[in-house]
Amino acid sequence: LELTIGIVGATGVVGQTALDLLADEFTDFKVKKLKLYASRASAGKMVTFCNSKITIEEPNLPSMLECNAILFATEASISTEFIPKLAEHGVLCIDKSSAFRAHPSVPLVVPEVNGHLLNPNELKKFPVVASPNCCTIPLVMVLKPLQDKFGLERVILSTYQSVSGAGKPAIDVLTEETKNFFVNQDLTCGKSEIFPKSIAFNVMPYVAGILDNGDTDEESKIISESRKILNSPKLPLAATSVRVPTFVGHGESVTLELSSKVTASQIKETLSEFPGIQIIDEKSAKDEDLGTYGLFVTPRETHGKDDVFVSRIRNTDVFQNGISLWIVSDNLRKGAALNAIQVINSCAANGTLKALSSK
Ligand code: 2RA
Repeated sequence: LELTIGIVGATGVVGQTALDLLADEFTDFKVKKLKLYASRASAGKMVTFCNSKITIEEPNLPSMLECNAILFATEASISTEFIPKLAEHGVLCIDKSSAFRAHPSVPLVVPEVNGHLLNPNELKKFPVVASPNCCTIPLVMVLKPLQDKFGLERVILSTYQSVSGAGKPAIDVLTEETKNFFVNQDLTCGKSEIFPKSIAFNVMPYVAGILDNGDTDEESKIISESRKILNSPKLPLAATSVRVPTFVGHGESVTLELSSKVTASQIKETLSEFPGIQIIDEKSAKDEDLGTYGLFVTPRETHGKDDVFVSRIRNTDVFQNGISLWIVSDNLRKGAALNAIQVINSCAANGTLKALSSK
């Protein structure tokens, strides 16, 4: 299948990651034409993709209507403005923003977890698929196989989120503050437009805005999206989102209660059989054994990797059937761009895009 693919937010870190992935040609579809959209500031710039030059445009309906599928990797307001009109004309829209994640007619999809929701007959009516938050995706990749096999009672987690989750400006802030420390020995806790306090050599128990109930917007997304994807609207789930001074890779420290007693090795076995998960979990390793990852996986090691990695799997007596573990993955790939492109790929493979193009 040859497709015209659009990327809105093409100059952002997720948009750039999507370009890299499409250039790898790992998909079951061929990119016949690529159309790139970004803010006015970037419009007119040229990008080279697979040896052809592409001029970046501002989002505009006439051009976007030429696409078979569009990945929205930008703020919710742009998705809200353009997606309804594009969907009406049969353009498949994969939205990374939160704009449609709670929408009752829009599937919130992680292909390995609930890819069955990508139903051609349903999507023909309203071809919009929401891609979850970059912490929700790795979390449900781990929770789903455990829920299916052992039953899931409750979840408590803390995230360790790299600054790239807040985009290129946040990467620049961490770079500048770190440089400022080493060049000028200055670590004033300066406030930037991106972070309320200095992030270099610091952590912030706080990602996105604070809501009336004391949760942050990020924590609320993780809770509501996980419940929707796992079909568990009442699942007790407590989340604390923490921003850490790393560039790429989101980590999550998770403690959960299962419905039945399970050993750590049963957990390892179940997770290792789930597509897209890699278990790296040694109790000890001599230097030469460390190999690629050894012992456990750190955020930096996930950069550019597609898998969700799980380490530190162990029983805990904090709950009757308690398990604790560490989840870490590249927040720009499986946490965002890869998941969205996998959705397009599934829609190419299951006939959705063919059905839409004949509309
Ligand atoms: C973050 N998950 O990490 C949010 C949005 N990508 O900033």
